[in-house]
Amino acid sequence: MNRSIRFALVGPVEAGKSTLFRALNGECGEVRKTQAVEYDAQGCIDTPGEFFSHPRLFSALINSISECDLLVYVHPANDLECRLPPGLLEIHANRRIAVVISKIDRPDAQPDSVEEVLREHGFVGDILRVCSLQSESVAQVRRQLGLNCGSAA
Ligand SMILES: Nc1nc2c(ncn2[C@@H]2O[C@H](COP(=O)(O)OP(=O)(O)OP(=O)(O)O)[C@@H](O)[C@H]2O)c(=O)[nH]1
Ligand SMILES: [Mg+2]
Repeated sequence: MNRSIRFALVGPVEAGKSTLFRALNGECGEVRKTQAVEYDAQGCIDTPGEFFSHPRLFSALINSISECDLLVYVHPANDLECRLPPGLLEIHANRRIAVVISKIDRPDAQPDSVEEVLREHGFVGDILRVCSLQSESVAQVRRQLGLNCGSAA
């Protein structure tokens, strides 16, 4: 466990990034749509899905995540399409990248098929799964990512 790991969450609109971000910090409750890059007290980063979806915003995304140690791509379990721009996550060399399939509790969740799509897209590292509404599931992802934010609260 390392308190100083600064992670950034990226992924499409509505993927569940902010819900996961808050849950990793031990917070729950309704989240609002992310309008701008947000930081927590440790300097971890939540990004708006639009940054990821619109090519004209890629440079803003790349700048925002330039300082993080761990880049986490969040993809919903009910979306079988991966629109991740090739090479975007690898833009900074030697940085850890992890993938989290979110919303696995949804009735239309297909995490196995989504994992297959993501592998076909070229993800070679860890692909984790989470329901951000369940604290046990969030705690497991926190451990798998090697984070301990929120646990000392
Ligand atoms: N069932 C279920 N719903 C979730 C989960 N995570 C997020 N949601 C819901 O999905 C919706 C979008 O969640 P957000 O966390 O705002 O998504 P986001 O990726 O931050 O979206 P942007 O800020 O627009 O980029 C909200 O209504 C959440 O309550 C989950 O694990 N399970
Ligand atoms: Mg958000």
